[in-house]
Amino acid sequence: MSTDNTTSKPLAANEGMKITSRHLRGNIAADLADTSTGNISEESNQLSKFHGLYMQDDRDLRNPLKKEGKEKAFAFMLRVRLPGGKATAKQWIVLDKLADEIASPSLRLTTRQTFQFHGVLKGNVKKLVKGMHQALLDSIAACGDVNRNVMAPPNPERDPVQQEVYGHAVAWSEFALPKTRAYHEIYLDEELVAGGEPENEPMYGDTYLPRKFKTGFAIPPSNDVDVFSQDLGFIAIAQNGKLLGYNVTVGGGLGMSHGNAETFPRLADVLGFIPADKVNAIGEAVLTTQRDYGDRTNRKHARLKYTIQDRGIEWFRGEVEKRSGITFEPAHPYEFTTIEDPHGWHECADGNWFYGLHILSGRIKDVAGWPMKSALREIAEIHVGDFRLTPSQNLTISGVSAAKKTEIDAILEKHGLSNENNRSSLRLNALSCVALPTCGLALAESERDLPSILGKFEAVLDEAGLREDAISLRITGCPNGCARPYLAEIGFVGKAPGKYALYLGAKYNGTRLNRLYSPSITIDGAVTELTPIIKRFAKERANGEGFGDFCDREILPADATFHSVGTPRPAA
Ligand code: SRM
Ligand code: SF4
Repeated sequence: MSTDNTTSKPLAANEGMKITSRHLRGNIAADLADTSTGNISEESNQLSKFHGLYMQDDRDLRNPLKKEGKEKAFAFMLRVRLPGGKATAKQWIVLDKLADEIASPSLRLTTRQTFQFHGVLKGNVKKLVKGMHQALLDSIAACGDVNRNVMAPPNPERDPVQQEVYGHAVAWSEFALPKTRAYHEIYLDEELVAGGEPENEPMYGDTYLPRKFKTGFAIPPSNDVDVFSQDLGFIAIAQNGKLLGYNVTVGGGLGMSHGNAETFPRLADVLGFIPADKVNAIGEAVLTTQRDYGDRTNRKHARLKYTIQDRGIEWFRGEVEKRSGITFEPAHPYEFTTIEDPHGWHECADGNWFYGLHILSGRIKDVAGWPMKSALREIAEIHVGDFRLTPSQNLTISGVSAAKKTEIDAILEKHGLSNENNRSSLRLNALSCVALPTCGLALAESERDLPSILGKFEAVLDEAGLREDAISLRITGCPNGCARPYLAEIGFVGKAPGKYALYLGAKYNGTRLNRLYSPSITIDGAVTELTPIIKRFAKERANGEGFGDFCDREILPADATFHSVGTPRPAA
């Protein structure tokens, strides 16, 4: 058994898989070709993640199929790599068609600004990847122990600074891609590298990173990407319309396990300021430091946040400066005021427009009375600009001329979708993860129950006169944190069917985590519990005070320490 050099502890099983995988090839091709089962081996499943593919099964069908003595309903989820969430109208049409023809027909916009396909049968995987490839899209590194889809504010055409930041996000995404040709060989039938020059992963090395790694770019005053939840963050600092550089953040991450105090959500630390042309150099130094010092013996302790928590931010800064040859300047002042997506029509510096469209949980499908998928396909057919996916699972239709604006309005109107943005502020800001039936880790419902949960809270907010007040509510089916629930003013985290841990008191702008209010509560129990608190908030809040701040001040125990940006995390 291999062990970690410094601790002599055995390495996690995934480390062995990575090293023997011949740069992420393993047995995936043979497993995909095996028609005797819809499944693939556990090792191929772990390796496929690096290519953006997860083996799942429909959990609603588990029991009936078991009773019939049949195999589980296996199917892949595929996640597209889409830095900054940008897809052209032509790409939209291709993705829409692929979803109809060879996946579950819905498209899912994720909390990291990309698309997910669900329900892709094994025999259709190569067809899907090839179809995407023809539209210049891929799913490389969308999952796995590598730098994942890079997040950036979704409206770069708004002004030159946004444009430049988007460019840096794309450049860092490309720079940090694994170099292996495994994806092209397995799914696109590219000629095998074997026998030629041995491949090299100059930045990652043969075992890639100890765990997933996430990067986000934010432009104050908006913290739409929740920059403090990212392993690596870049906060743009601009003056008089010019980008000066970035404050760099490191060590954010949200995943935890119920009842395991060794795991916890953590907000990133600010390392300091760098000029704008140093993004890739600093990114590489951060990534390789984590590559070399991250814990490869325990995957629950392998994220960058634990490396920094254990070794200290001063040590980390020193290591990054040494590796990059760049000295951080003191961080520049910045202020985040919001996390909200801009909804409706907005005019840009270039005279074009963009339209922010609310899509609950990012689920794009056609249902009776709500043909969102068809409407967006029609828009894509006449649209000459882009689509941008937002960090809050919403959509932006961007680069729209005045003439096309009228056409788009007409399409939405025709399908009865012109009022999608006229919802309560609670609904417009709510996030939920996918959870059941596709997520193998879900302990409770999330996306499927969100509409009814929102309905219950909207009734309370209406009664308290708070319909227009932006309160963030996020729900996940387990403590992994995929909808970033620990940064919500009201956070529900699935524990068991119908039961959630309830967290309150995060700061609305994403700079303070919430705290546990109830370890296990039903949704109806939470509505009952929160109704008097919401009513008190309506009457007693200080001028401009958010619900999270009110709960933090009035409701949560005064002696409990909390973690916000700039304060050290208390010991577990
Ligand atoms: Fe996530 C695992 C869905 C954003 C933390 N996440 C999963 C898997 C793949 C389940 C699995 O491993 O079998 C989920 C697939 C569900 C499905 O059926 O589609 C899943 N995560 C999602 C998405 C689709 C949620 C959504 O509804 O939008 C998001 C896809 C993002 C993307 O496009 O790349 C998604 N996941 C996040 C985020 C939020 C973020 O990155 O901004 C987090 C918290 C931030 C963080 O990473 O700390 C997150 N997902 C996790 C974790 C816990 C990681 C940890 O450090 O503990 C897991 C489980 C794991 O890695 O072991 C996980
Ligand atoms: Fe699945 Fe848990 Fe992520 Fe929800 S938070 S998608 S239940 S892993």
